Amino acid sequence: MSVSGNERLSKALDVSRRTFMKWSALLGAAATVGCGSLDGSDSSGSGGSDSVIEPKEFDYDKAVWSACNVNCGSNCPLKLYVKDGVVVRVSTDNETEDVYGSYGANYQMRSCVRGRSVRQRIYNTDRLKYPMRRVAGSPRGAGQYERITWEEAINEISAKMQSVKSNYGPDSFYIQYATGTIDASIACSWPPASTPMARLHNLWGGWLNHYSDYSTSQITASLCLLEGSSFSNNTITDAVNSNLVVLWGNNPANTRMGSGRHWTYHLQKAKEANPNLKFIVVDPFYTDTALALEADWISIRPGTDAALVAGMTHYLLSENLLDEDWIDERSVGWSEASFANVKEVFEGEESGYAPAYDKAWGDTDTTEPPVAPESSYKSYLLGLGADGVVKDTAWASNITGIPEKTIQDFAKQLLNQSPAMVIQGWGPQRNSLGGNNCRAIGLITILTKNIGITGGGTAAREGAASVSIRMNKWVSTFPANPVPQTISNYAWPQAIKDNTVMTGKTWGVRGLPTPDDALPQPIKFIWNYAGNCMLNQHGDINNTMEMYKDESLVECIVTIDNYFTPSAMISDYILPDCTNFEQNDISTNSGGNTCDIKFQNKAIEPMFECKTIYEMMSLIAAKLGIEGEFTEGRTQEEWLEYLFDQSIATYGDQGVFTAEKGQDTFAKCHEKGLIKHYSTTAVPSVAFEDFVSDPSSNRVSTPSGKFEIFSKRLYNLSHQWSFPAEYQDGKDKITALPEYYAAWDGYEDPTISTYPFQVVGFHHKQRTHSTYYNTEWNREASQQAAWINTEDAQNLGISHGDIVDIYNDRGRVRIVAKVTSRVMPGVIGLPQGAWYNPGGKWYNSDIEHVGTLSEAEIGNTSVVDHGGCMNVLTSLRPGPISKGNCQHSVLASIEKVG
Ligand SMILES: Nc1nc2c(c(=O)[nH]1)N[C@H]1C(S)=C(S)[C@@H](COP(=O)(O)OP(=O)(O)OC[C@H]3O[C@@H](n4cnc5c(=O)[nH]c(N)nc54)[C@H](O)[C@@H]3O)O[C@H]1N2
Ligand SMILES: Nc1nc2c(c(=O)[nH]1)N[C@H]1C(S)=C(S)[C@@H](COP(=O)(O)OP(=O)(O)OC[C@H]3O[C@@H](n4cnc5c(=O)[nH]c(N)nc54)[C@H](O)[C@@H]3O)O[C@H]1N2
Ligand code: SF4
Ligand SMILES: [Mo]
Repeated sequence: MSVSGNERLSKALDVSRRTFMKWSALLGAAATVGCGSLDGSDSSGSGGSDSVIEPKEFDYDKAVWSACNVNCGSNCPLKLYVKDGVVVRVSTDNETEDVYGSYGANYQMRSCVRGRSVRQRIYNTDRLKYPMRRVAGSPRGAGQYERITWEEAINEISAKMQSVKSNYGPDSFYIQYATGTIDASIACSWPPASTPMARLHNLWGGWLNHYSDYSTSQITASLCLLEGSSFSNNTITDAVNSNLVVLWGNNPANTRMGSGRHWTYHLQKAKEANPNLKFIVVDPFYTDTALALEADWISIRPGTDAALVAGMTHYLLSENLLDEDWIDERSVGWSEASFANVKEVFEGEESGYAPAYDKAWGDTDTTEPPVAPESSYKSYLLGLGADGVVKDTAWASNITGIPEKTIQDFAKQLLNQSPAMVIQGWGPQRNSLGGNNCRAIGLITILTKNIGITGGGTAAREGAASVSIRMNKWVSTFPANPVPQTISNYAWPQAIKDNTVMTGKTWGVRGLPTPDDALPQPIKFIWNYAGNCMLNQHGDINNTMEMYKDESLVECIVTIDNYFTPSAMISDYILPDCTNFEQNDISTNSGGNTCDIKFQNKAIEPMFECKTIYEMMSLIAAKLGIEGEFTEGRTQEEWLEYLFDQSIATYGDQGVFTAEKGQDTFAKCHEKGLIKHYSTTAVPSVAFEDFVSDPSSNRVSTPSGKFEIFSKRLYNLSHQWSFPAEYQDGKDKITALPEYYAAWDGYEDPTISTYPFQVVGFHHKQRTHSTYYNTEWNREASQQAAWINTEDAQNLGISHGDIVDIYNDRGRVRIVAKVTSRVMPGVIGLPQGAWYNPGGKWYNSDIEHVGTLSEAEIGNTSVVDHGGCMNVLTSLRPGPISKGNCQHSVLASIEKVG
């Protein structure tokens, strides 16, 4: 290294912040509207045309293609300009053709402002520089670390692995959910089975896997029960053929900001081509998406979507507007007569996931009582079912907070403005009633006959693309994991504390001989590679901190990251990783009729003592005596070339890897870096078109082969399962119909009399979860703040810019208030992903780690978080079916403190 790491770091950051602010203001409406700046304005925060500045001339030695590999779903190409071994500028796909065409062919795959600020991540002053070990005798969670050598780190970690394996077996090793570096082939932190640690453990006896993810737990387990798939929808570009697009708990202007997955851009293009296209946003917030698309806003109380759908449907039924024969032909559970078609057990291949039980156990144990009369959805609406309540618009309005007239108009619009495309985000399902809410949103699109048609859709999330490039990833070479059982992604703290209560029937454990068997081993060793779910991103931080203090529970936590994150602060070992820009890799992305493949090129040498994950795991493998099996004698680069050659042999040149294009060898592709591929002839796909147009000759992947409004599987589960002992308070239910009930920490939970606000930790444009939070430019462009409604604020004496505490029994968060009419009354927004900072002691205002906690402060609910971290307030309680996270269900109070 010609220049020291510290010198490179200070040199690299010598850029005027103002320059960036002006420049970021130019980057298009969707990305910058409503910047979270606390200037009191609710409208656009972007600069005017007079802020246009010419880019400064700069000097560089080479420009290389890489990508932004964080988990926002976009995986944008980034071009890094390098001078004297330092990245001096970052740009994106802005030199190729940008045509778009009718369905998005051949347009530029541009990154968002976060990706363009990546130099502040690469050259962050808080980059992990060398391996570290928790200071002996200091409690876990205090955050006291000492530098060690790589040799010490590898020796000690592998010795600990040997002892844990011999004491508890391979199934006591857990690879944490972690999405800091995804889409890549080798430096891949998700899904867990694709990680380098998975390869290591597959070769060494196995490890405990988890199913589903923090993104989609409820929808994964539930929407498939209605539709046979939780993720199929018409391609987003089909919106051009719609009259109405409904973004239901879906804010792509925040959550899909770049490249092929820039949904707001696709929708803006559809609007340009089809000026009649209207948009509705159903959300507690008037989102940036609503702004960018000039949408009508239906503001809904969190967790009440199933009540809205019931009210809408009751109205359409009472007005005689539903085509009941059409519905009964394609579904079971609408009318009493349709129960003749209910099937008990699925036969054949399923495309979706079964609910959270093991398919091998079957759907019935034959002990379930027969289904009672009046169990149909129609009976439910008319009050003929068990609860005896009529679900008219007055009832729905009381629960949802939406005026009756709006409910009626919305229902009619879906019918009269068909084809209408409903696209649900994953906000509604990340809720204690999330499973039923996401099924209900699917249901309304069926009942209004918008499913299975051009310009319509299934109400799942957006269908991405009609073209793709196939390239095998490293995981395709991994041997199988010998450990068969898996737990839900959200259940790991329970598996640390007490595995003996975790059965198929209580915690949805899969892969055991019977559903009454318990998880055999507790979790004793955790790999946390590129993840912050050990603390920041999981629920109930204080409770989790308390658990970590007891070292007899989990014995070893190894965090591999680039920074001193909150999760690093509770680890036993911290290993400094190379960024994606310090190594080679391959990743792909697509949207509409365009896709790309990035041969990610190493731009700079590893900073400080950082190593790649491949090197780290190879060193551990050597200590465990399996280096040869792990590496098969290949370097990281040789694996990439091997996978390239294998893919060509399996899939052919795909019209991409041809000699004519100069793309027929790995070396040539690597040299090119960014390769794009598009189709001018592909048309958007229409999900369930065959079934909907001809239900007698086709089927969907449910047991009955029809849409299952009444799910016999859920009916069976409701009789077979029991909730964990601490959650038997009646606030969880498993219901065969997608019905509304008063779920825990929801609007009708009696706890609301103590904690009167529903707090939603939506996903913020400032960062991707917790990644990019430590970039100053982005923090300034979009400040972390608590969104509170203007009237609520007035009633509580809170002014814009005041410091407030938001608190409940689980903890207390201190943050600045953003007073705005863009959130409905009774709801507070506290965007998830800000770094937990107990007592303000761990980090300074530049998010550099500075201090430690005393033992008494660790996990203490009276220690105030100064970071604005939503998960101080969230619950560990899992969803009733998915056993996954419900982190948008939170009740809390707010008060002004300064
Ligand atoms: N910039 C950025 N982009 C990201 C991420 C990020 O952190 N930052 N995270 C990425 C990841 S991993 C994921 S999983 C996705 C997440 O994507 P989503 O889960 O869709 O994102 P959320 O912001 O949680 O929720 C979307 C919208 O739902 C609304 N909502 C919440 N509860 C309810 C409800 O009960 N009913 C209704 N109708 N609406 C509700 C929220 O207010 C929000 O506007 O985003 C991805 N993209
Ligand atoms: N309250 C609440 N909590 C939530 C959510 C919510 O909506 N509300 N959303 C949930 C969802 S959908 C998700 S997906 C999770 C996301 O949770 P995580 O998967 O934990 O995602 P991040 O918080 O971005 O953490 C990624 C970590 O990877 C590190 N990293 C980035 N690049 C690299 C790299 O190249 N190498 C290494 N070694 N490390 C790297 C980052 O520094 C960061 O510490 O959060 C969940 N938590
Ligand atoms: S954060 Fe997401 S949208 Fe932004 S550059 Fe990275 S991958 Fe693209
Ligand atoms: Mo996610």
